Formats: sequence, structure tokens, C-alpha cells
Amino acid sequence: MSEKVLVPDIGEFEKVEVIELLVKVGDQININDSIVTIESDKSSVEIPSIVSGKIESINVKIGDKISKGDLLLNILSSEESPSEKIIPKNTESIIKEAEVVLKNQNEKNIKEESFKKKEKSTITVNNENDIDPLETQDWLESLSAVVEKDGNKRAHFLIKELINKAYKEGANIPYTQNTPYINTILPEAEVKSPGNQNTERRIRSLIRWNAAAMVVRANKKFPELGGHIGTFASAATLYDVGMNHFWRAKNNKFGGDLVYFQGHSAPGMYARAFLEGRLNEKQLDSFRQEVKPGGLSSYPHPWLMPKFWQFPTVSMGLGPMLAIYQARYMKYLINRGLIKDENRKVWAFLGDGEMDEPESMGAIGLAAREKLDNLIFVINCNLQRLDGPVRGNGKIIQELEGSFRGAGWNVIKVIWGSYWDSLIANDKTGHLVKIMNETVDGEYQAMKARDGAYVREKFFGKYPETQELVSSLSDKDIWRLNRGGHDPHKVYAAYDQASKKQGSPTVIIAKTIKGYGMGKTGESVNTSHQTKKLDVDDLMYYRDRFDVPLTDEQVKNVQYFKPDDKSPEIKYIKERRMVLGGFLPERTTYSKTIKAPAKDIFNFLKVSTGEKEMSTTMALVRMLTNLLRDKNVSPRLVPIIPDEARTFGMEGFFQKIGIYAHEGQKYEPEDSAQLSSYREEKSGQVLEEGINEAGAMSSWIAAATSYTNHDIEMIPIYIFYSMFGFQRTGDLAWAAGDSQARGFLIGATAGRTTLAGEGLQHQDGHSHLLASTIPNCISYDPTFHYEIAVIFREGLRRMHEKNENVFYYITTMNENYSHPEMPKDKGCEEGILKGMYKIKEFSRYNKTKIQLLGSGTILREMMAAAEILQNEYQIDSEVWSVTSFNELRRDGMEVERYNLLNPDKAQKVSYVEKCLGKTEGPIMAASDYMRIYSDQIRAYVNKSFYSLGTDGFGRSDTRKNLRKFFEVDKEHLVVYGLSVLAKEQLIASKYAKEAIKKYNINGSKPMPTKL
Ligand SMILES: Cc1ncc(C[n+]2csc(CCOP(=O)(O)OP(=O)(O)O)c2C)c(N)n1
Ligand SMILES: [Mg+2]
Repeated sequence: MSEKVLVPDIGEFEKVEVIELLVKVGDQININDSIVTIESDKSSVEIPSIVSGKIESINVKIGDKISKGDLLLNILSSEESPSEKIIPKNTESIIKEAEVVLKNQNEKNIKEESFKKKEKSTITVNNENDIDPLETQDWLESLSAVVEKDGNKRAHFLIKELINKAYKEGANIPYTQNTPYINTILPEAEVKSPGNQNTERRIRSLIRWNAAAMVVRANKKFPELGGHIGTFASAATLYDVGMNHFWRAKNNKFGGDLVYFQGHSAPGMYARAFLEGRLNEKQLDSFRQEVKPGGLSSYPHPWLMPKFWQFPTVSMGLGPMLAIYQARYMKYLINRGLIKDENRKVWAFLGDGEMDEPESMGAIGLAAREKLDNLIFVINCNLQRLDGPVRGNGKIIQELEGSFRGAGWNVIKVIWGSYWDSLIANDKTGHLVKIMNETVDGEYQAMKARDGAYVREKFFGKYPETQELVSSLSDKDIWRLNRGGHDPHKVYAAYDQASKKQGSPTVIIAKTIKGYGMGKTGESVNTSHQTKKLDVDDLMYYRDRFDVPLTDEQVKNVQYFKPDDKSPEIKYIKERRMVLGGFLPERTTYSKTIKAPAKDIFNFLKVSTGEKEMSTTMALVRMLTNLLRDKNVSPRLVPIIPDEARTFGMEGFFQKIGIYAHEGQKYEPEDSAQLSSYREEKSGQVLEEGINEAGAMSSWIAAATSYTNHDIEMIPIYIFYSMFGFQRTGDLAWAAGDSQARGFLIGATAGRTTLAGEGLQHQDGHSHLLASTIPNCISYDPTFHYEIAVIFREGLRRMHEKNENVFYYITTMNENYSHPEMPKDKGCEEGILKGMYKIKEFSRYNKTKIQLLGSGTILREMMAAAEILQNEYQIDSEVWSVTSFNELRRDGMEVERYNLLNPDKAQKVSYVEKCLGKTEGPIMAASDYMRIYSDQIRAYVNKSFYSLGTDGFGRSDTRKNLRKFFEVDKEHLVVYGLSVLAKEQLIASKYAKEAIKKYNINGSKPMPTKL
């Protein structure tokens, strides 16, 4: 039956131009195949077919202006009517998603069998406000009976019902997200470790010793090197249990768990790798001496140890955020069918002090919302940060519990070690838990800096009941009462539960002692963090504390200790890692490269747009739309947008490739009838991050390092307001460089005067300078569509086909203008990539000449100025399009360095010098960025050089007024050009003076930086 395909609802647009016909008469097409591309002045979208069949006739041609309801095609359809086809499709997917969610829920319910306590125990928390303790006792006993008979779940249900009832009756329900200050997992519920505890303890002791020794040795040699002992000392058990039992490495059968190690616990990881035989003594001795190849980096830096470290974490707060988005990205890859679901986990180790960084907790809501049960945070609560206690007057563990529980995480507190179990069980009056709740972290820290007698007096001595509780314990016994994070049994049980948790992320909040085992110099004292030297007595104490088999002499020499390869310890450590698939950390990559698309896919960007005006942002979006037709590239694109898709004309992507939503779309979007409807889908491709640049950047990093962490090369393209890029999330960009990220960052609506109305906080005149600080970030400020095409394709080729560890920053603008044909000159493409090429020459008069360099949209002002200079002042010029002052500077710097270091060899010539060295006249450069941007090449040309730019705070106004204000409009450029020539004594100064008058320029106006 013959079907008419009409123009669908295209939102607010009317009379939109057809720019591409993607089908021809006779083609057999499928439902959802694109048939035409239409383009408004803001964006371009493809219209998909709503039926399958053979095309009978096409009723539009390129250039036609179409509106909703216009006839596009007639199709001989082989199917049922389109309306029947489309509506059920959405409904069907909603039902499917709901079914999957339900199924998971049921499975979870079955797995979460309720745990029953073996033995009845009563924890009655003493409360002076209790007006009827007997009644309270009754209630509590009833509750115990329910737990006993029907399990925890039933008890939880009844409590919830009681609370609801009280609320309905008008009671003021106390809000609490906290549980008592005891372990979440009761001793009876602990899953026991299958490991050999004695061997594991010995291994842990050796790792502790070697980690401390490497720091001490490095600082003996060079006291300036630094390093940390106290952090790993507090976290050794947390790491060891994971390494021995939980973290599975990547190998040819499994993708591997991803572990974010706390940055300054690095010595512990090296010390373990030493026992595993992956590092030798010489390497340990080059800790923090990285200049000579083979040195061990201070912290986890993949750039410096590319086969070892996976994630840079030491800039605090980045680790937690990156880990959350890593876990989310892993689910994204699974839901898009790009990797298998192998129950891989992301583990992140964090400091309690680190949790104060806003980034640390900034994305915990997302983790819960997206049910990231592949994510486990371990927060090492040693109660101290660098200067002193994290919460001297409060309790960091309780605070974190509240925040994470409130956000929807599964919280496991590991506060007390096994030695406390019987005391807690015997705490019939509840006074012990009461003291635990009342004691603040400052006191807990002070206790561990003293001794057992002090703890007896200050802690247990508080109430007669607790004094009595420990009356049979010696001070030594009291001192031995350990903290949960140092107890391998407690840690194992927590990890086991966290690994099995479904439906939510887990945070393990473990209490430890900073500088554990370091004695008076370093244990639980405020200076623990920076202790990097241990004297002989401390070292002896440390050896004895952990029974390290070294003689006094060996201790004095701070010798490393590694048992024989055949020893039970070494055999055990290797065997455990073999069982878990290999060593960790380790950075490898087995991803296949992506073939760069054929050059002709970008050809449409190399022809003139004629009368048609468009912005470079639009040109980029058109290019991406085209790339989605390339079968190699399309599935690998990861468009990432922080709530600005409409700003950049990218809303067409919503319908075309869908927005990733882990539960699909549970509602029918308000605009469902429109072509660019807000379509969310479980396998959606776009990462729409909301107003969240840090999150978007973290997603980008996850995708940009996918080639190593998931062995699949992806092409992330993160598009943002350029002002909210490097300036806002610069530290993440730096970490991206360290991570060897590969992908595109697009700073859209760029340029201080090009983004007109938005004002001071929006107008970017410096992002390129920030980009230039990152050594492997390649940045461009293109003007024309063909420049973007050439740069982008080269980026694809270098990063994703040739696997160079660089990433691209490209600015695009929102100014509409027509784009010329790409110059035929053979060197043009090379020039675009190297940073400059000659775009136009004015040579009518052969008298006076000037070299004019322009970048971004200001190139067009420069071209207009060149025309005026010729027509009105008989000045010839050569106009250069500078696509990257940053790249030109890098080349200039390198050449200059070579020449200075090789004075006797043939001197090289920088690319800038090659372009400009033999030209005539002084050079004047301008961009929409600060002068320092173009100034960067000043040193590499042997000619007079003048630079203009947009130094100062932006402000809202029209583009024209802004350019006038910052003196980069064509009129100012003419004036400056004439003045430059006068200063160089090539023309008389009267011309400049006249022009100043003619263009109404006030020479005594203050510098824009002062306004
Ligand atoms: C963003 C940032 N700010 C400051 C530092 C310097 N610094 C390194 S460790 C540290 C204290 C860490 O305390 P905590 O997070 O509690 O870790 P712990 O060593 O106690 O396990 C500080 C301030 C840093 N690495 N990153
Ligand atoms: Mg700490």
C-alpha cells in the first residue's frame, strides 16, 4: 500500500531548508532510516522514515523550505499502517524495561534472605529521658521476638509501619540517618575469610615494612623527596584483604575490577609489587626519583608509569568522582551492548579527610539513583588528615553514614575489631554503646596516641557499668582492643557483603589508626601524615610490632625484606593473585583501533556555503551527524552534554541516537510527537549529564580511557560552554592528560566577543591558554567549516586509528557567517594542522605591506580590515588564518631549544618562521582571546610583532559593541594596522590619525582590563 511520509512536528521551526536528500526513488528503506536532512539557522536534523518500503517518489529537493505536514515522499509500504507501528514500539519498550526492573527486584529479594541472630541479646541504650523504662523494655523485647521469629525484614517492616502511623497521628518523627556507633554486620552474620590468616599477617607485615623502608631510604638519600608512611600503615589491611581475596585482574577471560588506590598510599602498592616480583630493590630505591627512567612515581600517575597505574587519584576529590562515573560508564557500555556484563566492580579507596572535598560527595546521588551496584567506596577513617583530626569535635564515621545513607547507598560501618565482640555482647545495660556514641573523634584519636591505662580511665571509666565490663582485662588487653579496619575478619566480611550487594552502591566506612604501628613518632599523633623519617628506635619498634624477621643491623640499615621465592609467603601471595586472574594494578590495552572515516565524509564541509550562513558550532554538529553514518565510527561516538544540547543545536541527537537512561523511559515525553523529542533509552548513546560539568568531564575521562579500562576504543565528544570548561574543571582536564585520555573536548560558544549577550561570567577569552598548559592537549581555534573538518579528521586518525595519547580541544562559536570553499593550495591542510596558512593575499599596489594574522571569528574582522586597508589606504597584505597559536608556539619552542642545544649543527627553522620569515612588512595578530594567546609566537619570528586581543572582563552587549570595546573590530584593526606601519616608518602617521578620527576612536580610553 502506498504511504505518504509527511514532515513531522519539528518544534518551533517553520520553513526549514532541506540540505540533503539521503535516499532516491527506488531505494528500499527501513523504518527509522533517515530520508532527508533539514537545517534551521540553529541546528540540523535528519527526518527518519516512519515506514519501511520502496520509495515511489520524492516530493522535495535540496534548498526547499519545508514545514510540518508537507509531503516528503511516497513509499510503497509492505507493512501495517505507521501509526500502529510507532506507538506500540514505545509502549513495548516501556513494558520491557519495567519487566527487567521487576525481575531484578525479585531476584534481589530472593537472594537477600533474612538473617537470624543465633543468640538473643539486648542492647538497651540508657536514656535519662525515659519516663517508663519497663514499658520501653516491653517494646524492645517484642521487637527482639519478631527478629527471632520472622527475621530482620519483618522487624524493619513493622518499624516502618509504626513510624508511618505515628506520623499520621501527628507525632514529630525524629529524623535520623544514623545507626549506633557499632559495626553494621553483626559477628554472627560475618562471612569468614577462607584465607590462611597467619600467612596473610606475615605478608602484610612485610609489605608494611618495605613500604616504610622505601620512604625512609629515599629520604635518607635526599631529604627533599618526601613520601608518606602513616597513610598506608593505616590502610594495609584494607588493601591486603582486597588483594588476597576480592580484586580480579584483567585477563583474556575477564575484564577486571577497577581499583582507585588512594594516591599517597602508593608506597604500599609498590611494596606489594616487590614481594610479587614485579619490582626490584633498585626500583624501590628510586621511589620519587623519576627523572632517570625506571623511577617509581610519587603517586599513581599513568603518564609516568603507563604499564602500572590506571588512575590518577592524588588530587583529592577527583578519585571518588571519577570512580562513580567510571562505574556508571561501565553500565553504559553494558547497556549499549558494547561489553559483556561480567559483574565487574569499581573500588575506590578514599581518605576521611578527602571526603571534605566537594567533588568527593558531589556525585553520590547519581550513584544511588542509577543503582550502581558495581561500585564500592572504601573510606579509610583514620580520623586524621594532614594537620590534625578530621572531626575532632564530632564523628566523621557517623557524618558519612548519614550522608551516604541519605543519598541511598548501602552503608557498612566497620568500626570495631573482633576483640570487641564479646565486650559488646556483654554490654547488657547498653552503657558501652552509649560511650561509643558519646565519645568524639578527638578523644578516640588521643586514646590511640596513649596506652591501655589511659583508655581504661578515659573511656571505660566513664560509667561504673563499663568499668566493671573491663575489670578482668589487663591494660595490655585493653590496648589490644582493635579497630575494625585493622581486623582482616571484619574487613573480609564487609567486602564480601559489598561485593554481593545488588541494586545500590556500597560504602564501607572503616575505622583505623593513622600511622598504625609507628609508635610514639607516628601513631595517631597530629603529625602522623608527614612523618617520613623514622629513627632507629622507631624502626626497631616497627619491626617488633609486626614481627619482621630482620636483625638489628639490618634494621639500622633499613634493609628491605623479601623471603625466598619458595617461601610460603611468596608462594601464597602469587598464588592468590593467580587465582584472581593476575596482578594489580596493571595497565594494559587490547582494544582494536577505529578506522578513521574516508576523507570524503567531510567533503560537504569543504565547499562554500554560498549565501548560507552558519556558525562553527553548527558545522561541527553537521559533521557529527554525518559521522553517525559511518559504520566504524558511529557506535563508538559518545556525545556528552551538560544540559546544553539545545544551546548548541544538538537536540536532533535525542531522537536519533537516544539519551542514555539506565531504566529506559518510564514516561511519555511531553514532546513525544516532535522530531527532536526527549527520548531516553536504556541503550541510548548520548550522555546528557545535566548541569554538571565535573560529572560530564568525569564521564568523558571514563570514555576517553575506555581503550585501556574496558579494551574498547571509544570516541568521546564532550561539548560545553567554553567558559565552563578548563576554568571550571581544569584539575580533571589535567588528570585526563595523566590518564592518557583520547577524545574531543569542544568549547562551544567560545570567544570573549563572539558570545555576545551573556556577559562577564560566560565570555571566554582564555580557555586556549588553559588548554595549552596540558602537554598532551592539542587545541585549535578554527574559523571555517573546512578547518574543523580537517582538524577533526586528523584527531580521529591520530587518537583512534594511530592510538596517540593526545586529546583535542576545539573551540566553536555561535556567530553565523558564510564559509568559503577550502583553498585548493596543497599546503592548506598541513597549515591548518600545524597552526597557520595563508588564506588571502592583497597585492594590488606593491608599495607597503603588512602581515595580518587572525584566529577564530576575529580572522573575519582581520580579512575585512585587510580589504579596507587595500581599498582606502593602498596597503597590501597577506592574511593568515591561525588555527592554533598554541601549536605554533610548541613547534617554535622545540625548534629554538634544538638550535640552542646544537649550535654546531644545521639550524632548524620553526614553522612560523617558514611561513612569515620571508614575507614583507610587520606582523599584526588578533584573536578573540587575551593578547598573550597570539603573543606566544612573538619569540619565534624575526620581525616586528604586534598582538591584539580581548584582555579584561567580558560584559554583555552586542557583538559589534563588544569588538569595538575590546578593539578587535575591523575598524580598530585598520587603525592599529596603520599605526603599526607608521611606527615601523613605512607610512606617515597622519593616516592612522585620520582613521582614528574617522572611526570615532578615543585614544585616551583606559585599557579594557581596567574597566
Ligand atoms: C586537592 C588536594 N588538596 C590537598 C592535597 C594535599 N594532601 C595530601 S594528603 C592530605 C591529607 C589526607 O588526609 P586523608 O584524606 O584523611 O587521608 P589519610 O592520609 O588520612 O588516609 C592532603 C591535605 C592533595 N593531595 N589534593
Ligand atoms: Mg585520614
